[in-house]
Amino acid sequence: MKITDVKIIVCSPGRNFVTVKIFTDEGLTGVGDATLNGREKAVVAYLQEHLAPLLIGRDPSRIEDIWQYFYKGAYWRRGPVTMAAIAGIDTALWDIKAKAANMPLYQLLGGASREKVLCYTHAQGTDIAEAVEAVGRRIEQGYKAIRVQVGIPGLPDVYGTGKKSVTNNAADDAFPHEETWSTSKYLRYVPELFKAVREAHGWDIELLHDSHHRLTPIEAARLGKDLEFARLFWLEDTVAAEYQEGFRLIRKHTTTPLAVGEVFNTIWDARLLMEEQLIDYIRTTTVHAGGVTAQRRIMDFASVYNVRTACHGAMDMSPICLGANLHLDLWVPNFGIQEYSGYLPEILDVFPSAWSLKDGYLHPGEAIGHGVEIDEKLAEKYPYQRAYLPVNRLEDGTLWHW
Ligand code: KDG
Ligand code: MG
Repeated sequence: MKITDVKIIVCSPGRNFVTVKIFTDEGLTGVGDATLNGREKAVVAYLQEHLAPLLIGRDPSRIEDIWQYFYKGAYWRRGPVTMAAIAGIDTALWDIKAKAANMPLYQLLGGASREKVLCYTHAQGTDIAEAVEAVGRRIEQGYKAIRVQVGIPGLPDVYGTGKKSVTNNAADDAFPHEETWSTSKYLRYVPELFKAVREAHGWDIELLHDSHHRLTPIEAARLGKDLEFARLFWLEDTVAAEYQEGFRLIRKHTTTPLAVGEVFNTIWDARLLMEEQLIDYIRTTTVHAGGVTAQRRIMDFASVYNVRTACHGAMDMSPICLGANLHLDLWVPNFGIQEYSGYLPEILDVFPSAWSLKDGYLHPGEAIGHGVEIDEKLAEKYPYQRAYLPVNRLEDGTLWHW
């Protein structure tokens, strides 16, 4: 089999997505997600100018060699743009390989280790009462694990709680929305949130929380300690991803389980954290960590250190990324949980998917390949919109981690 064409499809059915579609001389095609929220066009240029032309005529079954060719062959390694571009190609190639084998992808990976994939979804409120109510609605929908975020009194909008989490604005002069942050206000309020959620909804539901990189190690240690009473499933992204040694300090002070890694893009980003067992869950995901090939390697490495998997699965990764993750999730022995924040109906129309959700569990489905396609005609109706994630400033104006 030979690769005959590579298409890079950009569409915005409510959010921007970058999709790689690979065509072969035997009529099989494969698709992969290459979306990098807020920097989509950088990945498109990398793919179009540098990678796609080098794929024509290659044997699509040589996935490992193609991965190494783009990773080592560029000399310039790692980074979110490079790795999202490689991921788009790699995921499309695994899709083709599984279709050629006439199998769902999880069968090629080693077969199912479980019947279904536990997921967690999001609940949030501008205040505690609203957040408690939102958790109740999610429990009624059948979810078994819920990430809870709340607005903080005195701060106008906070990560994960308002409507402005993305500036989706086509105007050329659109700037990212700016939020205001105070760590001391946040640290005082969050334990109150989890006290109220436990009081209202009891102990049978798994609860998670995301600090979104905003704390210092000693602040994270304090929060972990203050939340021990609530028995969280995890506390996520406490400190900025660069501060890996900081996890040593956090770990010494708290038994609250720790998760990190949604912004990591290679196995080397996670090495120290895993080898020293400083975390409990690794959050890398196929699209940002270099595709199925690289994500599988990270998952295997994690298993050596009792670290469990927890693929990032917010809405800014396309249903193709979720589909690919779910095949890995069904196979991986050290599975932890899969994030699922749901999709707008327009997104699901553009990306017809074999995966399904029932009673808080996901399943990749039995379609051959990874089971997600793109409706190219429909995608054309949703052109790219320049859009950014917000930025974050302290109350005195200092730019802070988002
Ligand atoms: O693009 C950034 C989002 O995917 C991220 O902010 C979502 O933190 C997130 C999560 O845990 O899903
Ligand atoms: Mg997160």
